[in-house]
Amino acid sequence: MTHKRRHELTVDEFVEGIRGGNRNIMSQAITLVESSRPDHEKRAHAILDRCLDTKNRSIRIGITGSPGAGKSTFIEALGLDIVRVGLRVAVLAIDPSSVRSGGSILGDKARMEKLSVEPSVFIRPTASSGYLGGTSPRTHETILLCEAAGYDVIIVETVGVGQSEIVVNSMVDFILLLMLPGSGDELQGIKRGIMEIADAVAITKADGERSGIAQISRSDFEAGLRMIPEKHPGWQRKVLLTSALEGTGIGEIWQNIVEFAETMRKNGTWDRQRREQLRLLFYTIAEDRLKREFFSRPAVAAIKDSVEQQVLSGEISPFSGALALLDAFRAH
Ligand SMILES: Nc1nc2c(ncn2[C@@H]2O[C@H](COP(=O)(O)OP(=O)(O)OP(=O)(O)O)[C@@H](O)[C@H]2O)c(=O)[nH]1
Ligand SMILES: [Mg+2]
Repeated sequence: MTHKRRHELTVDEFVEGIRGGNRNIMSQAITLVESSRPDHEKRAHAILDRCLDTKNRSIRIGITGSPGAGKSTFIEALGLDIVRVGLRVAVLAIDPSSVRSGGSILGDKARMEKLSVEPSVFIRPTASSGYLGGTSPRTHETILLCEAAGYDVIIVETVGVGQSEIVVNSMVDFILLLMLPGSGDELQGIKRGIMEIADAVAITKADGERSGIAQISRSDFEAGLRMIPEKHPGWQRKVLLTSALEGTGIGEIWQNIVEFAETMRKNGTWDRQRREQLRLLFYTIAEDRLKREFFSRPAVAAIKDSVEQQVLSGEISPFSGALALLDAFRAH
């Protein structure tokens, strides 16, 4: 049997396919974006450069919350509601197995069963390699591809573990924090950082015997939010109750997001935030690359460990050690 090589798509074919809503080509383009092979990166950027559209009207929603808070279940319910009003939805989902083991994909896709069969929905597990919570700067590039493909709403799921929500904050318009009922006690601690970047909080699983405690959590969070400076002037953050299981509160949350989009577009915050995010991504990538190049330069790699030893033994100061590395970098 002869080995048949798959025809490699040209950049033109990629761009055409993406703009035409071809999911298969979309998936291939995202794989290129996620790849760290230099030839893949080059092609990915040739494609991306032709897919940019700063005038698009998409809404990017970040959904964050602790593991098991009900993010995926909620996204499925919200996604189905959005599809029903005639909009196309892309979901960049955390794949639970890939977060845990760096392994297989499609776990969450299997979970969002009803949503994934909708023709106007695109679900893709995010490549979390090396990033806590499942969101990396590459997710931003994937968002841009989804927009070129004409998706109206892009939902990014991320686990709130302290860092990922900062990353997601740099690429979405609206952040919804999902909290389990009864977790209000933690308000004083780690949740504050996450609360600061939330545009709304939803108490999940507000059904059955949890309904009462969900009401209490709501008051706790409302009080908590009042103590935190507002994120966007002119936007009052709400705490809403939802049960994805019973389908309650989802329409209300979508309305809140739509209202946010209208308000922020009108007062200019929307565009300003998106420009700021592009600026951040630009510098983040430049710094990442420089760092990688610095430490992989043979002259630096060759002396790094011994310079570190000298620093640790007090022979030279950390300052001199760092400058020694810089000298080596510059000399070669
Ligand atoms: N009672 C009730 N259970 C829910 C609801 N939403 C989700 N669950 C359950 O909570 C569990 C976790 O739900 P997921 O949607 O997978 O949570 P997640 O936040 O995406 O979890 P990770 O992605 O693993 O961090 C599942 O067993 C769901 O069936 C809800 O509205 N009510
Ligand atoms: Mg999930």
